[in-house]
Amino acid sequence: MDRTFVIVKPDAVERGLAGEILARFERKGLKLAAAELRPIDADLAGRHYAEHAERPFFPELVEFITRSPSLLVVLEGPQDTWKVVRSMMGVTDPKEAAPGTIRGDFGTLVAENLVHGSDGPESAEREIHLFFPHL
Ligand code: 3AN
Repeated sequence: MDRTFVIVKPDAVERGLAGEILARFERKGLKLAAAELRPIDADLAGRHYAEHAERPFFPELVEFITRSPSLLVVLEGPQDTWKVVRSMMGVTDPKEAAPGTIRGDFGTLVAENLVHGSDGPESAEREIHLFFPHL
């Protein structure tokens, strides 16, 4: 078994899409290993998005991800589960994301792109421990 980390971001929770998004992952065959609805504070957001600290959109990104609760999720599945999740999410900009993907079906704005998914096995383990230190 392999596991990865997903954030159902504030925009998705505010719009009532959290259940739909979780259901897609479950229908695909991935299993919920942890899930918690919780606000992300600025300190945790800064550590999670450390690689983007110098980007012009960083302040906007932190403001967005901290503005209301996110659904933090650990999903289990086969080897390279992170890839399964990333392909179901679609590319970063929802305007470019293919229909049938989460971003392609539900979004239009890159700054409000509904979901985060770890981009590799190392970031999956790092992010799981950052958000769920006991796991
Ligand atoms: P992904 O989430 O697809 O891995 P990254 O890692 O390039 O994409 O970007 C991380 C997050 O930063 C995105 N999910 C998005 O919320 C935000 N972001 C990326 N590019 C922009 C941008 N041009 N303007 C505003 N926010 C952005």
